[in-house]
Amino acid sequence: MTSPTTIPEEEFAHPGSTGCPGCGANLVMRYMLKGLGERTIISIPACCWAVMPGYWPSHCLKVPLVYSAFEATGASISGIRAALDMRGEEDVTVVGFAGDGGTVDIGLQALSGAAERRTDAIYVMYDNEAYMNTGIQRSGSTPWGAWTTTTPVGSDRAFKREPKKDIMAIMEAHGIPYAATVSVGHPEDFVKKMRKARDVRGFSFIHAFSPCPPGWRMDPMKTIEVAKLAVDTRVFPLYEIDDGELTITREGKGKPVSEYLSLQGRFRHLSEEDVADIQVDVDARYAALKARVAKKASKDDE
Ligand SMILES: Cc1ncc(C[n+]2csc(CCOP(=O)(O)OP(=O)(O)O)c2C)c(N)n1
Ligand code: SF4
Ligand SMILES: [Mg+2]
Repeated sequence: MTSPTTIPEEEFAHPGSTGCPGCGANLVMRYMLKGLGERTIISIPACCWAVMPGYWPSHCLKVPLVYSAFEATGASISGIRAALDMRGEEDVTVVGFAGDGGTVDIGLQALSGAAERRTDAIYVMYDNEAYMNTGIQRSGSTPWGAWTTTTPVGSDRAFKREPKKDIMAIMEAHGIPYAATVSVGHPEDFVKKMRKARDVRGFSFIHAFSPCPPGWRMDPMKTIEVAKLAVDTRVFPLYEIDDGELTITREGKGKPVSEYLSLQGRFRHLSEEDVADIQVDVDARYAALKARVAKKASKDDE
């Protein structure tokens, strides 16, 4: 009988993490490991996931992990890869697993080095769009308009005024063989892309959308709904760049961004004009992705 789903039943991240109810990052780890399997070593810097596994022997992960300094995940995975290769253990997948702050800000230099060296490893950034573990401070990945504790509403610098850093564009500029966005709202797409990243020789980057109920001021029951809305409103498009070729793996339905924003207290203060500005930005970014796909298709037809 054919299985109704392509997602493996075996679990490598067990219940019992110390994550908050409804934590998207919990599911990022779970789906990532379902895609990669047991022959995996993870390097984790300071972030929520540095505390979520718990303490050995009662920790919730079935794979070994190494804790690295906040800024050093890229260097750490290059070192682990080199050590495994020396031992002839080339079948082990090495993963750097870091938050957005530890990736787009403080870990960017080491990440860039690992990508440039073409380290045979995968770097997964779970993006909850702020420094959550230390109390919801803004990061370079916090979107325009969001409240955080360092972009408070009602002050001179009311809410975040700078756009979200485009980490996918930064990583693509390194010429790496594979980069993809994934979401906990679409596990089949997620697991498929993890397998692809595992089978690529060289460096892969995965940008994982990861709702955070306390940080986003949202109902923990709505994690999946919010994640799906991020795709349906095109706020977080699902795509991959495989050897330079971009494919949208799930078309956004084009729902209004207000449906996504209104479920989260971090956007509650935004005016109608602010929401309209966000819509314009989201539409422009999606149109740019579509234009790139169309350009490639017309080139192929020539
Ligand atoms: C060099 C250094 N600076 C600051 C910290 C404090 N710190 C620990 S976790 C963290 C937040 C990490 O944010 P992010 O990478 O987005 O992961 P999240 O907490 O959101 O899961 C910070 C600032 C640290 N451990 N080391
Ligand atoms: S603060 Fe957010 S990312 Fe961290 S454990 Fe809680 S829900 Fe997960
Ligand atoms: Mg974060």
